[in-house]
Amino acid sequence: MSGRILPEMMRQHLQMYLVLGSVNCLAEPSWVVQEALAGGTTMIQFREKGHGALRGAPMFELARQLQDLCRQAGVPFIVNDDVELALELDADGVHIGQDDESADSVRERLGNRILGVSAHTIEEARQAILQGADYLGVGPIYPTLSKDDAHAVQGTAILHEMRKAGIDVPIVGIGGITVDRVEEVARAGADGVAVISAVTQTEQVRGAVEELKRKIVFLDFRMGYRNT
Ligand code: TZP
Ligand code: MG
Repeated sequence: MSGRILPEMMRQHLQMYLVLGSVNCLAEPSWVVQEALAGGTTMIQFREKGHGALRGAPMFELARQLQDLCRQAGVPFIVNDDVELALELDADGVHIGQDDESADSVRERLGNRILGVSAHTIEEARQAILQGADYLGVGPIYPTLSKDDAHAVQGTAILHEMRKAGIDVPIVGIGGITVDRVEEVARAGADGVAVISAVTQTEQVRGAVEELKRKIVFLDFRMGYRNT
C-alpha cells in the first residue's frame, strides 16, 4: 500500500460496517461473517469484548478465521483496540475509543493502515483528525444493549453538529441502528452505519445486511448532509 486510504474509498467501506465478537452472535461467528459478506457488508470489525469473551489462543484463532473470510471477499478487516493483535494478523486497521491508547501513538504503530476513532464531541473529532484518524465512529446515536459502558445517547443531532462545524472526514454512525433508522442517520450526515445487533441478533443475517446496505446506497449519504 502506498499512503493512507483516500477519504472516498473510506466512505465506501463505511456504508455497511459490521462490528462483532463471539459474545454478540446468535450463531457461529464464522457463519455470521460468511453470511454478512454474502449480503454485501463493506467492512468488518472484530470486537471480542464483554462477558464470556474469548482470550488468548482461541481469540486469536477466531480473529484469524474471520480475517481469512474477509480477505477472500476483499473486505477490510479492522481490529477493535488491540494494536498488537492487528499487527500480528497484518489486519487492515484498528478502531480505538477515547479511553484507549492515544490516536497519534496508534497511528505511528499502524503506519498507513486504517485508523478509526470514536468521537463524542466536536472537540474529540477535531483532535482525532489531527492525530491521524481515517474515519470517526460517532454514537451511540440510539440506545444500545450491545455496549455496557456506552456514553449517553446522542441522537442524530451530533452528526448534524459535526457536519455544520465543518468536519468533513468519513463518519460512521453507531448505536441502536436498525433498518428503520438508517435514513435519519444518513440525512444527518453519516457516510454509513456500524451495527452489531441488527445483524448478529437475527437468523436472517444475509437479508439484514442486504436490506441495510440497499437503504444506504439508495440514500446516497453525502447528498443527505449537503442538502440539509
Ligand atoms: N459503540 C457505541 S454503541 C456500540 C458501540 C460498540 C454498540 C453498537 O451495537 P448495536 O447493537 O448496533 O446497538
Ligand atoms: Mg476501546
